[in-house]
Amino acid sequence: MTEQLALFADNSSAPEGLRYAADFISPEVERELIARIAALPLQPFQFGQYQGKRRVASFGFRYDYTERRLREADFIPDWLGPVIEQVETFGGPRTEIAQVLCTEYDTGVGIGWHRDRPHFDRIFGLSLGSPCKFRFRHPAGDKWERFTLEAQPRSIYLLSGAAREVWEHSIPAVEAPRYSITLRTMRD
Ligand SMILES: O=C(O)CCC(=O)C(=O)O
Repeated sequence: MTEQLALFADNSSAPEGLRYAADFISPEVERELIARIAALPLQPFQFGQYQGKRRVASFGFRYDYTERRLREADFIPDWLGPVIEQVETFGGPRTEIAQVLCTEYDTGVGIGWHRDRPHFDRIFGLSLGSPCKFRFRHPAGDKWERFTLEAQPRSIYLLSGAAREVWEHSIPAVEAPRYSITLRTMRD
């Protein structure tokens, strides 16, 4: 695993609280995780009356956008155990993953600008299958300050501090199928 904070293209504007590490998992583990996700009963992301094009499965908890509250979801499956353990080690002491979201982005699909729901605390993201441009922005006067992380397959990012609370993030349409595993701790 290569921790790459120092290797961001423009490190001066990297959001505070963003960590990134390439080669977090091996190509074999990546293949297994993709096969597991592809075999899940993935559903189009539901945002109230709207449907996103990405397909998802939530474990532990899920945020219900119609009822505007957090609901319990299916138990986190055993096959996610090793990756959760590895992510908790990456996160350091007192990192307890309580929610996992598996997402499939087909070619041409992305995710719009957002910050994650306030019920969650730190956000870890494992990228699988193909690279993406993981974009950040926040208002700075009458402009946006922007930063783009080139998230490579098998890499992990962590959003904490300002990267999670202040900056929004989005992913433009991907050029080849991408999968992600988002792992979240809960706010106290
Ligand atoms: O796919 C990713 O890495 C990001 C997912 C995300 O931002 C979300 O589901 O809120």
